[in-house]
Amino acid sequence: MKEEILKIKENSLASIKSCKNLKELNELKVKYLGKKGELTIVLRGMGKLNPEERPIMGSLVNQVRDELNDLVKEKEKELKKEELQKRLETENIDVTEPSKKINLGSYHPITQIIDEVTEIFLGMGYEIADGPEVEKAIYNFDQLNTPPDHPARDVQDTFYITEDIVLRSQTSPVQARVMEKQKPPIKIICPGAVYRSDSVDATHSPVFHQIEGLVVDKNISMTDLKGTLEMFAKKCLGENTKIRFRPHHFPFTEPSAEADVSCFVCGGKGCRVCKQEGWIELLGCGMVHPNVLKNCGIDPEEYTGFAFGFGVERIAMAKFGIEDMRLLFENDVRFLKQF
Ligand code: 2NL
Repeated sequence: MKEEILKIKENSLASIKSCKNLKELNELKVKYLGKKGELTIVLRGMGKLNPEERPIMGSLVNQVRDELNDLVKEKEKELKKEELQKRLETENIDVTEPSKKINLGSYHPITQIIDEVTEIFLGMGYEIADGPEVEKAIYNFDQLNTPPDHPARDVQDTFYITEDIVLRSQTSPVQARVMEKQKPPIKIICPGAVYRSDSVDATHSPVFHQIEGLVVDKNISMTDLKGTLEMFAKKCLGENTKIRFRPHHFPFTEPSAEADVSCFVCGGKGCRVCKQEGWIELLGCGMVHPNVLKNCGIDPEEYTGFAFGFGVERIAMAKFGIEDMRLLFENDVRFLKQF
């Protein structure tokens, strides 16, 4: 029996020492020390021994079992440490590795211009207002001093839903609605889509975008209009930009003007973008017509105001050097991703 125990001791110590991982170690633990393990079976056979031998063999088995237990514990610690080390080495993250390329989209050029202009006016204390694109003719025309016989109201020019409902042909009806609801001071800009019955070509589209601005308060004069638009032009097109005003006519402003800016491509010398003029037409503007104020419930004796409006597509085309407006609506990603 003694030989048997020593053999088990020799085999088990050797295999535990050379064992490679925790799973194997667990199996060996069961094989030698478990309920049906080799040492347990030897212990069960003690009954056959004579009484003098029994304590001697018993203490030998216990001694071997203690030794095995100690070794298993030690080996367990060693293997756990080894496995942790292995994981740390294989699962490490290289934070310096360049990331996979992310295919980010970009804002549409029209949206970019609207955002940029909006940001400039927000900085000057304006609020953004919006309203319906399907609009009452009253707001689109009548309140804006544009009577029923005005040529802009012809079915050739405006999309009619019914006799008194149209697709708005400008964003001014938004401003008329604000004036009706809100007492001055009013300082707003209204960006959005507008509709006119035009055939599609390189410079026309039946749907385009406009940004209009409106200021109504006591003592607002033409100097406020000119100063505001000059500041806007410099912020939008560069500090060296010059602005000039030419007399014009709009039904909703009096006096009215169109404003040109010195060409931001050539600086005024003449180039392809300004068609050798040195100037680019930027917007229409004027002092709000007293009839418009009256129609919207504001007393023109107490308040005055200025307003302006421009087409976003025209600015985008000039700024990005786009020669055909259709490109802005076809939305071919290969075109759009250049901006
Ligand atoms: C242009 C010219 C303009 C306005 C828009 C306006 C609005 C109200 C009252 C008075 Cl509520 N005026 N808007 C004024 C002058 C010009 O737009 O060429 N747009 C594309």
